Amino acid sequence: MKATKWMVAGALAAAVAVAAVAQAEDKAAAKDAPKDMTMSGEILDMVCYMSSEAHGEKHKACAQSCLKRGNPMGLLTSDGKVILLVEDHGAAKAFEDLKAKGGDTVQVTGPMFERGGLAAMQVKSSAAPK
Ligand SMILES: [Cu+2]
Repeated sequence: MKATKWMVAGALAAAVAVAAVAQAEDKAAAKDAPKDMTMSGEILDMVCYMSSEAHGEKHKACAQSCLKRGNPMGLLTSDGKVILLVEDHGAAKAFEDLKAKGGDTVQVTGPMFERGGLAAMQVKSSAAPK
């Protein structure tokens, strides 16, 4: 009977410890939220760029058509890096508007993320390049 009491106490202590760790992780995640960055580059439709490196002026109409059909969007920076652009649910219009900018050089702003080697920016806003 005494042993059972200790087991219950132990389980409770463990649960409290787990909750404390979870709370600390939540705080760390909020603190580590990436700051917004601004990057310039060409808006890519990832289908044609990844499969055949198509981009630029000649590919503009196709890029815009690909993006309007819902294909993934990317940014080709001047130093040749490719960044996946994803929607910010709170700024869906900013992402939607970029679909008509396939092949154009724009400036995009938002937090950057890297998961499993893939870099992405969540688009908060865009502007004409300076
Ligand atoms: Cu295309």
